[in-house]
Amino acid sequence: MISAAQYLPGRVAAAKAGIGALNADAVLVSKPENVVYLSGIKSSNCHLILTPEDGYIVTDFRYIEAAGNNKAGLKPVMTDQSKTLFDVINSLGFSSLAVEEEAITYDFFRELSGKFKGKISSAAHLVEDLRIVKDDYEMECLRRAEAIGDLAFTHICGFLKEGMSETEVALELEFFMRRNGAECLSFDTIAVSGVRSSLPHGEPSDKKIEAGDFLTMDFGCKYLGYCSDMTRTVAIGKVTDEMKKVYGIVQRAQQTALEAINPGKKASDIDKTARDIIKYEGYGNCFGHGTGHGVGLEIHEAPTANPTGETVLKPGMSVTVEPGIYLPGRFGVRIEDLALVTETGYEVLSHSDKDLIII
Ligand SMILES: [Mn+2]
Repeated sequence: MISAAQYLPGRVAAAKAGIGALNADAVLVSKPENVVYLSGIKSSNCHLILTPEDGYIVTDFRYIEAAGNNKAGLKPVMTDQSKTLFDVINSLGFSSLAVEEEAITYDFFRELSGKFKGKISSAAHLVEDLRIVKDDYEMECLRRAEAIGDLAFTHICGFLKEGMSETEVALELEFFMRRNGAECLSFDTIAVSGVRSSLPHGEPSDKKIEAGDFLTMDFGCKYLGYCSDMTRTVAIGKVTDEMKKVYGIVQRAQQTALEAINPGKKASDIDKTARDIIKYEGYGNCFGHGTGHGVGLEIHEAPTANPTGETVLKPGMSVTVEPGIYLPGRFGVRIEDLALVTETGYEVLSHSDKDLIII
């Protein structure tokens, strides 16, 4: 069993080192994925309070034993009806506190503003900026998560038959991933066929899979908290020349964009590589989403590989490459791999076949 334990103190130290630039005495970490990243504790009610010198893990009775065993060097503090998180914050005597504005609710902000008399500011993306570059442990988790996806794709290709519904396909993928080591899904499975395959994020329906359909499956699971994400489009029974042509364009755009991944490139360069090929072939209007995104503890995280993605790729970043062509009322094709940026280029984590499979 691999473990994040040895990485936690270094992550906490890096977060503490970033507090100075926020012009705050302390930072309140509230996003569950950021809490897991820094403390190793998965909880529905846990906040970290970090100062340049100290770190606290604040939670309730349900998680306090686990919090007490944290390997990040954080001091556990239990909240209850007589001692709330706001009381704990006030007891530490800060004159300013940075909060994760995208992670807290307006209700939480209002209560904090009423009870904390110091200055409240934004923590920006303090922890997300650390998470964007994966360490060896995280890269291994992503590889293992993606390997479960590959196994599931091989399985579903042997399982699929005409007459099955999209829902049955999705359920089989989900059950198989759980059976093979996944702790849960990383997002709701997409399985869309025939005319429904032009819906980039369509939900599986009762529609039966028929000969002549494309079937697009976009699915993923979590392994030790890390997400997998892959998409394959397969054909059922037979394909028209146009289907074959469109599939070929998407495959070439996907492969070329994947090969464009290199440290020093901007995320938007990866998008442009795929988009230019699809545009040149005359399908530019049929590819309306970004080419990819980072994957880690969250299914969608930085960097964003779309036309405005400014992030410069660095070794250890993850990015999906998932161009598609969607012809409303007719059919759609998307192919997606997850890759890591390496010192010299990229490492693809999904290994499933991308040549057109006709089942
Ligand atoms: Mn994706």
